[in-house]
Amino acid sequence: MYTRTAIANIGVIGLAVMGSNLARNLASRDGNTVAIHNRTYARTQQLITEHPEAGFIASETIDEFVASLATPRTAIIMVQAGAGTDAVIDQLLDRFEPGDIIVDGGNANFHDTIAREQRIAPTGIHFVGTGISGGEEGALRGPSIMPGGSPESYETLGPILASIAAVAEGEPCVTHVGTDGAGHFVKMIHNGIEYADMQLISEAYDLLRTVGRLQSAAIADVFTDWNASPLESYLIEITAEVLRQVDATTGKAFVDIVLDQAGSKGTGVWTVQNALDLGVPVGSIAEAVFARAVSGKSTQRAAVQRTITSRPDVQDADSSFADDVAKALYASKVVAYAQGFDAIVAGAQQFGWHIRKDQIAKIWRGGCIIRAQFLNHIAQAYDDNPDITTLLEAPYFAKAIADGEAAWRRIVSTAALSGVPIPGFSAALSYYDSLAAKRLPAALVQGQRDFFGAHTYNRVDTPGTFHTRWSSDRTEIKE
Ligand code: NBP
Repeated sequence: MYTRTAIANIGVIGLAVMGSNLARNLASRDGNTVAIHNRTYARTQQLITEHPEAGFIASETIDEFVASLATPRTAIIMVQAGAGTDAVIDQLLDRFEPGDIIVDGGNANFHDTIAREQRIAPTGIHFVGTGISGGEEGALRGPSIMPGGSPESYETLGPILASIAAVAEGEPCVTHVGTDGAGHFVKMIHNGIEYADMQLISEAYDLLRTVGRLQSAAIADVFTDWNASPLESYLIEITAEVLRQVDATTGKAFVDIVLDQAGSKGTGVWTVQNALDLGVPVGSIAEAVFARAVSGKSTQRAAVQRTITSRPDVQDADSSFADDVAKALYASKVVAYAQGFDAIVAGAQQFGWHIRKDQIAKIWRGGCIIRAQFLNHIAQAYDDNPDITTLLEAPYFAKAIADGEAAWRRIVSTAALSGVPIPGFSAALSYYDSLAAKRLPAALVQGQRDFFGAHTYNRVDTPGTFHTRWSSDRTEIKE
């Protein structure tokens, strides 16, 4: 038996980059006493040596760690997602009691979170899958936090998380997203939107570089200007910084010495896979994921380039070109966010979560990678009317699209004529046009499906389901 005084109101297990920063953040806030533990004790020792000011209660063993937690015991797991998380959960399940709270703050797949919650619920111990966004810096200074789990566990956990979350316009960037896997689901969608936002910004850069014929430093200035416009966001801000960076070795712009192949860790793929399962068109996010995949197809890129004898002439840019790009970027961004929120709505419906869309927009205003003033307009749109079927019908966004539409079309056509790949801009515009079109060619697809597979169709003029006898007399029958 361990005779430690149980005084810590919160514990952190897993003290690599994320866990150590989160533990320091927790310890820096009034009212928190933080217990820490890591599988390899050397990491724990290093943290207490480097940060004596934190007053950590350090434990070499899991038993000591659990003994140092006040009830209800609350522990945040920040270890490698997957097997590592399960190993730690099992250790805690052996030692925790009903009412105690296990928080998984790693990047878990929300399906795993749902399964874990179902497995753990009969024990009476709460399991709270929690999305934490903002990377290392966010973990230390204030992330955006997306907890799932039971409302009961949030009564204990909420104030602790609120104490370390980023603050946007006076409000902590944390809310109880919904039960079981809701937090990790919303974190996944956040990352999908992040992919789309980054891709759209990169396409804007490519247009300014290729058609606008601007050098990186000049493009950085354009982005800095944009950061004082409705495009203001953390991603626009850091884009200017990356573009202004000069490579010390060659003296060239940093962006020009980086290999043009983008990596990924998988949450974008998860977003698209789940959106496909949910039947939600998230083309802007999917194109962003595919764009990274295409960039890595170096063999295919080289093969196609060998077949090419000439490329299209790059169109001339007039003085309003950068403004046009800004408008196209904004309109495309609205579409990407609309699609992301559509996925949240569909996920909530499928998995039985009550998710407040306005609250999600609000907790993304600070701490996370997509943080931006722009999210205030999304929060407002859902606050004004939670039942809008798409953000694109909210008056603010409908006007923004109308104002930028002509420029958006000019940019997409200029890019096509110039041979500049803009999968994000053009997918967003096509999505918008699909919603806007009075009549879609889906009617013809229905005809084809009925022809080869007797899949039937509905008529515009008569209720019911119909089939045409294509292989015989081609008369129509009502099913
Ligand atoms: P890592 O994902 O690199 O994991 C390292 C930690 O996991 C170490 O503490 C390690 O202990 C522990 N661990 C492993 Br590996 N297997 C274990 C096991 N079987 N039992 C106990 N502990 C085990 O750490 P990280 O980069 O700090 O990330 C932590 C979590 O946060 C991950 O889920 C990650 O996906 C997520 N993350 C989020 C963001 C974000 O922006 N939200 C950014 C980065 C990471 P050891 O020291 O003994 O090896």
